[in-house]
Amino acid sequence: MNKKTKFNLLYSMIRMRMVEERISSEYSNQQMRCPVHLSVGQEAISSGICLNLKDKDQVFSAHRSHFHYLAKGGNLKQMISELFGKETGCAGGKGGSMHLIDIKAGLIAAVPIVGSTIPIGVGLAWANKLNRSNKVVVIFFGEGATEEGVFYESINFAALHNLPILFVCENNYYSVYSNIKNRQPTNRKISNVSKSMGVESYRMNGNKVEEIFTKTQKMIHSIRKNNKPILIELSTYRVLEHCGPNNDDHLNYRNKKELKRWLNNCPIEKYKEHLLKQKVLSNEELKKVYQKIDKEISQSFDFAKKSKFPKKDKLFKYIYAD
Ligand SMILES: Cc1ncc(C[n+]2csc(CCOP(=O)(O)OP(=O)(O)O)c2C)c(N)n1
Ligand SMILES: [Mg+2]
Repeated sequence: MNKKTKFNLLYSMIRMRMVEERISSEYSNQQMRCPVHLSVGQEAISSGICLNLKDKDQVFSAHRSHFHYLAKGGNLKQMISELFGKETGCAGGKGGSMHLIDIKAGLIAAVPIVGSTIPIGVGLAWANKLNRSNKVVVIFFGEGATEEGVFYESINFAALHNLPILFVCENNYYSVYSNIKNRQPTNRKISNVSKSMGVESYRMNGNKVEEIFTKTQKMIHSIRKNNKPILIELSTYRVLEHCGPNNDDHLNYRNKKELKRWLNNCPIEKYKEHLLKQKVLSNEELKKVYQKIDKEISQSFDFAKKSKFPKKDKLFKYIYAD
């Protein structure tokens, strides 16, 4: 892997982390009034995968959508404006954090009804196949979404019609406060279920960005070439509370040892150390990266704050059918 790719992977993860840290620190000012599901700790997955995509490829997300939007090239100013409910937001200020969209960038939809974007993504991939557009559709979802019936229908349909889809299950072991052990049989793996239904499936470490990049590069190439779906299940961990800008570990729903182990397994810190050691970048250059991103984020927040709320006559447009 060349130095530029390594640098880009690190840059992408640091940018994501810094964007969400700013959202977290500004949230109590009460100017962002939508719920936010932060993905801190899960940076490696969308960074590693989306760097392999072409502009024309299409991505679907769910309630925890910020990183998918950013990784696919979604506009940061429009994302922050959306969180502020402003007319300059990517959904006109009417959707908030859970309804990010940037069609031009290929972020087709984020929908917070758990599992709901899976069949939409499958439908789009079917249309793409019929139109011979040679686009790959990537559908991101949490392990909780695999407990919805629609997941199985979608996997079946994608297998039956050989659809060009990369299903990405970000297994962070929790659905709100419930550990996966209380929701799914321990000896059954999600990737084995999809495999038994006819979709090539793999399990992977979700905190190792280079490994994710290299492995999914081959997969995406194979999906595009052979018109066949692949599912990957990546183990990772959500660092902050399920919904909101804070930490909720005082509630004790997560085992302390487990928490410590995952916090020590930060995808960014490990990779940063590795690239500094390999001399891909110097401490000086790293400092400049932080400064550059900080400036970009400040400009995006200023833009959002200065933007106007949607006008009254636009408020109900697209909300109800005529
Ligand atoms: C159909 C449906 N059921 C329940 C909810 C409430 N809910 C929102 S997020 C969430 C957790 C989903 O867990 P997972 O898919 O693992 O994603 P994660 O939050 O871990 O990223 C739940 C139950 C919902 N939005 N939609
Ligand atoms: Mg989860």
